Amino acid sequence: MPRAILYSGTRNASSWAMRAWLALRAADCDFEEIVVDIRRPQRFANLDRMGVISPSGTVPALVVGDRTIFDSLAIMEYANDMVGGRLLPTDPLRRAQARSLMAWQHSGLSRICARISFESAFYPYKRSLTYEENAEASRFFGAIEPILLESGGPFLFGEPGLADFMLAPTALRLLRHDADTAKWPAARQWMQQVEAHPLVHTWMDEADREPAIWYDDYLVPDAPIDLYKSSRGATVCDPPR
Ligand SMILES: N[C@@H](CCC(=O)N[C@@H](CS)C(=O)NCC(=O)O)C(=O)O
Repeated sequence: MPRAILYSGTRNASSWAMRAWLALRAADCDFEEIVVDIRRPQRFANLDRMGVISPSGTVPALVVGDRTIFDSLAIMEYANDMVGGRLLPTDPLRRAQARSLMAWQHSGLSRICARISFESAFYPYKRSLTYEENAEASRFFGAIEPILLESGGPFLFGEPGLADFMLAPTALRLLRHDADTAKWPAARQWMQQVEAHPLVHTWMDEADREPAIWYDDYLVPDAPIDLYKSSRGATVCDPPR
């Protein structure tokens, strides 16, 4: 069979691609990667071209032989299947718990991700989280704290697995925005573990070297706008749709 091809996205813009990439790498899958530039304005033409490969016209997409797996969650499950399921807990109830967390993330995670873009995790200046954002983050921390206490960590179900990789971009958004974790020490430790994971570190290191992708609605009070715009050849864009 020809080598699989992962169509991923710009490192500091594609949290979905990051998840698929992490799972494939954790499963030691052999694949070639093609990074699709999803920054505006070229985003639209490039995603149109993705439509030839993938019915959803999105990244990530994994082409294996003559088939395309065109959703991050499906790619993650495929990676897990390739290693006999070892990236999910063996106990059926815990496995279902891991999948619940993954499904929660996949369906928006109570709008945390819509409010705090992945791109903003790479800004040299961060705004404070709002009351609502901290409340949503607390709901998330409150859900994972008992899971971590039960497993004993350092990852959600002990060893690093799909649930950790699925939630990694959220952990990084929250950690880098200094979300309030006073009541959730295990959750804070978990976010730090996720950040320090070698695969996450590799992705983030590359992402940190990309020019920042600023959204006009992300304003840090008192920070000079010129500083945003001059930082690292920044790309200034409309808010995400
Ligand atoms: N449910 C999809 C979502 C993928 C997604 O939205 N990817 C973004 C880039 S990170 C994209 O390609 N968006 C283009 C669009 O939605 O038209 C997945 O999990 O793979």
